[in-house]
Amino acid sequence: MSPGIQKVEALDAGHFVRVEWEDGSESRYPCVWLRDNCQCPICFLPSAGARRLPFEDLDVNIVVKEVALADRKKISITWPDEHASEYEAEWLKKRCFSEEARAEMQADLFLPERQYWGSDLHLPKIPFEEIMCNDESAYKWLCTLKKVGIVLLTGAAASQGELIKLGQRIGFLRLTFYGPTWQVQDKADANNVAYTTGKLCFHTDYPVLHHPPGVQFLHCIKQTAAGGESEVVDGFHVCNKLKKQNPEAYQILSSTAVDYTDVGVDYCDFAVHCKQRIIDIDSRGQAVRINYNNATRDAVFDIPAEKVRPFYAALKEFNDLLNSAEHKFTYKLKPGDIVTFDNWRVLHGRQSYPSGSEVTRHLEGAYADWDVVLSRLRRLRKRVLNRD
Ligand code: OGA
Ligand code: NM2
Ligand code: ZN
Ligand code: ZN
Repeated sequence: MSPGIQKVEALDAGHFVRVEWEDGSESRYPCVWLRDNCQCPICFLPSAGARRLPFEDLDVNIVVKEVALADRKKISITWPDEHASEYEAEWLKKRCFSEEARAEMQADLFLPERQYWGSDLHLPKIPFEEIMCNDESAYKWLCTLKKVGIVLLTGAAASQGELIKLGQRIGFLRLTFYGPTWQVQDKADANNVAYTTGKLCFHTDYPVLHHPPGVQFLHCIKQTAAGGESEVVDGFHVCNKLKKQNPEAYQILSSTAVDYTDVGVDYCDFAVHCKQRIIDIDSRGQAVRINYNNATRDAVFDIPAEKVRPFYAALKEFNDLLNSAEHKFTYKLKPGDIVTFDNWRVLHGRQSYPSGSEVTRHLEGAYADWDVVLSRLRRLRKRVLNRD
């Protein structure tokens, strides 16, 4: 239940409205923000949940003419031009500008909670069938995917097409130049190092795209007897370690733009180029996305020659930390397994396996965007917890 309002008044010559709640706490709302967010049908289109009011029509110095408590669940404001607005208590409470209220709302929207892991990872596992037909299981899957960064779905069919179904479960998959889904197997004249039997050292997929896929799915259809083990490492955890151990290396990797290149033919012909920092950070210096694939890192390198060796030294430190026994987790996919992971956070690799005339190992892969995955998570949360 939302709290009731005890008292409402204008402050600061009408530039603020102060709301006193029934529990004695208070919230202060800037009037320009209140006018901007008038909920009346002229200013707001409820069917779209969107603002109709043009910014041109907003007086950024506006003050209230009158403010009153309509009842304990609603306040009403009259503006100098006689336009009238009403705001519900619950709506206001959610949008309180206090630091704690904003932190709570942001956590609710973006689920920033992280559980870091190393070689001690207990790989979360959920049956594929459960997440496909049960909303609670699907919600649990996506929450864990966000928090831990990796979840293994078990018991899918050992044939192509399961990822298309998984895509339909969340909404839709991300199409790239390698196709709507793609087949990881040894190929003649491979257009990507993944399509060989060679070792894949720790990487994130597709840093050559300006918006790399946020989530990756790898479905094991066939597994080789010898080799082909999977490796994963928590990139954000390793970034925290690097920042402590060698702040200068962290600074270099989080500020140097690295050129990536991918040229070839697959779904269609392509020539993709991009600049990425290997460690993308937010305003507080926290890692938010790793962009690292040594295979597609370009020989073109747009930095002054004297900065090149310090860059390599920094990358060496990061790469060594990724590969340390303390940080990496090794497992082997079985036919019917689908590993789902945060491609912005978790770096993955695979051990080499013997080549031959027969295809001994086959994974089907696909990508999804975090926007789509988090959207599905929020819809499932609303349904499962019956809230929002
Ligand atoms: C890839 C990849 C892992 C594997 O295709 O990008 O990382 O186990 N594959 O083959
Ligand atoms: N594949 C697996 O960055 C990359 O090239 C990752 C992409 C070929 C779709 C590999
Ligand atoms: Zn209005
Ligand atoms: Zn990969």
